[in-house]
Amino acid sequence: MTFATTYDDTNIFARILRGEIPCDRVMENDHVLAFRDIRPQAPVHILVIPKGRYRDAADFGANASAAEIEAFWRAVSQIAGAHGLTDRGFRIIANAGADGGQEVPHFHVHILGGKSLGAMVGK
Ligand code: DGP
Repeated sequence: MTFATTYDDTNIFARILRGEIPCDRVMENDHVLAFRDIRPQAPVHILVIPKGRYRDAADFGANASAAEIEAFWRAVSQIAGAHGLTDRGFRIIANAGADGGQEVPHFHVHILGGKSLGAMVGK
């Protein structure tokens, strides 16, 4: 799979942001939407996305405003706490591009927890 260098407005998370596709929302503010992953890999599996049009972590880090970046990471922290993950621990994953296995080309992190998650990277 190859990845465009421009943002694809037809990607599934863009459609969720436009309200064209439903999601199981867990939090939302001016800059951020978080919802449950449709194919959960752990008892808690939440996707956190910026509302801005960023393809991946590199694009977000390079081009998002300070307010967007702050809102994003504060939301991640808030969600982990609200779902009881901070005591036992959790994992944040941001897949990027082809080698990273990114399926949806709108920047997002996965918050995974609620069980021991094992090795970080499969063989
Ligand atoms: P990634 O490989 O990091 O791009 O993961 C994309 C995730 O998005 C994957 O775990 C499945 C999830 N996903 C794909 N389509 C939908 C959808 O329509 N709704 C929700 N809630 N999650 C989706």
